[in-house]
Amino acid sequence: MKTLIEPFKIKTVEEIPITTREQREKYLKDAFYNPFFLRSEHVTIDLLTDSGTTAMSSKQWAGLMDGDEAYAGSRSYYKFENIVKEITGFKNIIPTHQGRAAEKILFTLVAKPGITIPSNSHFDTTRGNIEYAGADAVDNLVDVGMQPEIEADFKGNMDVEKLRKLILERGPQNIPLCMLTVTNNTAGGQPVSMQNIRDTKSVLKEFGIPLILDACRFAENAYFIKKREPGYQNKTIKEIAQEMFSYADGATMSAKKDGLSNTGGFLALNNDELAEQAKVLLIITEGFLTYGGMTRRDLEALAQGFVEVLEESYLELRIGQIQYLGNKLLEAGVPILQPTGGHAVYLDAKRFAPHIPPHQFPGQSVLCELYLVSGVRSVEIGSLMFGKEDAAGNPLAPPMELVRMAIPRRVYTQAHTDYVAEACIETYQNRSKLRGMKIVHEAKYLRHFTIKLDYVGN
Ligand code: P70
Repeated sequence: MKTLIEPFKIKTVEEIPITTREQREKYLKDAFYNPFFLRSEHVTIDLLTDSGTTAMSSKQWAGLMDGDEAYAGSRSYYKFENIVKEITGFKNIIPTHQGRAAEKILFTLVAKPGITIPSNSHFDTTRGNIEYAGADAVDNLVDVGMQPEIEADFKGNMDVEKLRKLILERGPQNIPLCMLTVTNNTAGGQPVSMQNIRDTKSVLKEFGIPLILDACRFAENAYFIKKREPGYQNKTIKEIAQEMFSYADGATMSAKKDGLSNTGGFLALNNDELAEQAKVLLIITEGFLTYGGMTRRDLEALAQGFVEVLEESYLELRIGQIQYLGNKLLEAGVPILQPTGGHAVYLDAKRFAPHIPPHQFPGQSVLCELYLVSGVRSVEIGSLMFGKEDAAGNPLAPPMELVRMAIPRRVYTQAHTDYVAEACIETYQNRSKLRGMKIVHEAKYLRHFTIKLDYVGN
């Protein structure tokens, strides 16, 4: 196989900080062992998130200069709306400053106590918005999606039988809509197949429940469909994306991912009545209909980003880079979630640190050591992010304990990737020394963002 080369060259560079282990020990302690509290000037390779961390192209930067900053009716808005409509086919496009703002508007309208919102897997802010409104957010992931060591093509899929059972149990009248996250972030950036989107839609149709895609990473999902699902090899990414959206009644999108930009999002709805209500909320909370909390130049960057993200050479490098990192780790025996997904490599903390029980946050302990070893910042997706307690106060763990190393788009080179692999391998070699962690302070919702921790025994 030929070396996969970046289908771009670098025009602007940004220095990255190099620190010593001793410094990092202090920084991490000062940050209460929470990567969200680390200053980025103390982070060498930042894999906290692929959200809003994209390197923009020269055409996007040029677009910023060309932005039409009119409050109403901006030319930049119509450019944005055109491309979003072209890809998604949805009737009403409601711009928001990021994904969770779209979720907040949607769930303010449809969620309240007694309501259930199913998904394949909800991501943290989606779950947070649903629960904050008093409704129940229920995941219906296929079983194979919860087994990190098993290789399968579409581990992000909805378990449609679980979904049907849930609808019958809760009653379709209590389910105003169903979400489907593409790719499935919580399950490891794993794709959802076209067949699964169709099957999900067909169950929902029986009960008259609309399907809303959480479409942050729709292009990465489309790429996996092209590579793995029979019948799609000769279709373009755009055609596949269009088909994905054609089965849905709307979408929420954080365009900070597959919009290839640093901010932005939208709520898209075919239902005019719901869209009317959403537009009122948009004006109250975000901004006017033709900017929704973004500067108009952001809309220019997004309009161009949506063109570039559909280019196959870009996606080949993107998915290839993640696979390259995953393969290096597998060769060294480091346990990861397999196969690698669309935007990140996930360390499997259950196998990495089996001596640490879920309620002592094995993933967080692994990510702290990874930072200490290398200055690489990652994020926990496990008991810290999604752990709950039962009525008696016993900890309830999610199915997997993962450490996500999300790769920003077009930002890091192959040498950076090699450095990350070496850091993970060194961390794995130190694994017997890893210690469990305890919570010192936590918030009621989305606690992982602001949590304070320490090691057990300190
Ligand atoms: C991430 C960020 C955001 C997101 C998402 C899905 C499938 C909606 C949203 C909300 C959040 C994050 C997590 C850990 C560290 C930093 C940031 N995901 N749906 O990295 O979108 O952020 O624009 O409000 O993945 O996965 P937004």
